[in-house]
Formats: sequence, structure tokens, C-alpha cells
Amino acid sequence: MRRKIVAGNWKMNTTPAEGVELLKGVAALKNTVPADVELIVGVPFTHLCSVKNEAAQAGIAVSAQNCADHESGAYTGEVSAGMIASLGAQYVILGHSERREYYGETSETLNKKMALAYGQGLAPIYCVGEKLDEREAGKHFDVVRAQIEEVVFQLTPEQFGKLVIAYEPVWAIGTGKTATADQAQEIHAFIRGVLAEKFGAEAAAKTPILYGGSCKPGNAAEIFGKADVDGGLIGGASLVAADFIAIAKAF
Ligand code: 3PY
Repeated sequence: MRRKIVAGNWKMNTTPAEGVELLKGVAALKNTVPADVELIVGVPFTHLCSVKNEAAQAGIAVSAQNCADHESGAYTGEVSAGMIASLGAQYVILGHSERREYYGETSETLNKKMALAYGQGLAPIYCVGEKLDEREAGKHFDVVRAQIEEVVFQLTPEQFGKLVIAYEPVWAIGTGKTATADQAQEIHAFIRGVLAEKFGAEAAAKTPILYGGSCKPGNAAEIFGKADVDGGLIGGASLVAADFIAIAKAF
């Protein structure tokens, strides 16, 4: 039995005070979500401290959305994995397509971030996914395989055991377009197969693979109903407590 996870990616939205209110809204409805569904909120760095107690009391895990690729030192504006962990976060989202696209993140940078995150006891939520032109050219399997081989294959089996993967087709992020449930299943099963090549079928079968990209209350049940989809990494809909909870109830 694999873990079921619904993680919100708040991106660069809300002030810390608004974030606490949002979290309170999620916490108030959490008892309507099946107990075997793990809820995570991926908050901006500035919110980590403010949401810490509320999240812990409600049994909601907290994630950062990025971390620095250095441990400490003269890196103005950066936030280290150690700082994030010291504020009670359990997860860090790494390799989101917005970071690959707008901040030039490469597999090389991501390998450093993964190592630093694990070193601080954070579990990465590692994002993979192809762009529209890559899908249209039929290259999506190759793109996703490379994103996995270049980063995930560098992990030890112990590290791999803590990893969460999020498949997010870039063409479905912030566009309102969603992969069909069958498209999601096809590539999730492919990802699991690639993971099995390196870590074995048993370990791959235990890895949560989340779907992300315009996942909403209206389409979550169909997507989560697929055999290899273990939940979602939710963008816009995670900013409305009732929608986030409705998605978490969609298994
Ligand atoms: C989206 O759903 O838009 C996301 O990018 C989730 O990470």
C-alpha cells in the first residue's frame, strides 16, 4: 500500500498572516479527509515560522518550495536547507518547472540541493515533466527519463526510500489544461518502471508519484483513481481551503 499525499504549492502567494488563515481553514476541514491521506502545505520561506505551530497541531506537514544549493555562506538572498529544517518543515519541493524555467535550475544544481536537503532530514518532492513542444514531438518519455536518471539515480537506496515524485506536465501548469487521467497514468507507470530499473520493483512500488498541473476538485477523482497516481501537487486550488480539502477527499 502506497502513501496517499495531497500537497499544496502556494507558490509566491499570500502574506504570512494570510497564509496562517489559509492553513487554519485547511485545518478546520481536515477531519473530513480520510485518515490515510497525508496533507502537506508548500509555503513561501517567509511563512515557515508562522505556520509551524498551527500545522503541527493539525497534523499537516510543511514544505518549502526550494532551497539553496550551498550549505551556508556568502549567498545573498538564499535560504539553506538547514534554515528550512530548523523551522520545522519536513519537505522541500525541488525541480519545479517554474524554477527550471525562470531560475535556470539544472540537474547539476538539483543534485546539490537534493544532497543538502537529505543532509538536513528534509524529504524532497522532486518535480519532473515535459514542455508542450516536447510532448507534441513525442519526446515526453525521454525528457522525464533524463530528469529522473540525472537526479534520482544519484540517490542512495535509503534516500530514495524517502523521496516523493511529482509529475507535472509544464503545458498543464497555470494554463487550466490538465493531462487526461489516462495520460497521467501512462506516464506515472512509465516513471515507476524507470525507478524500478535502478532501485528495484519493490522500492519503486512504494514511491508516491503525485500528479500536478491544474488539478482541481472537478478532475481530481478521475486522476487519483488511476493505479499509479498517488495524489497531487496542487497549485492554484491549494489557495482555497475548501478546494484543497475537496481534492484531498477525491481518492
Ligand atoms: C500547478 O498546479 O500549477 C503547479 O504548478 C503545482 O505545483
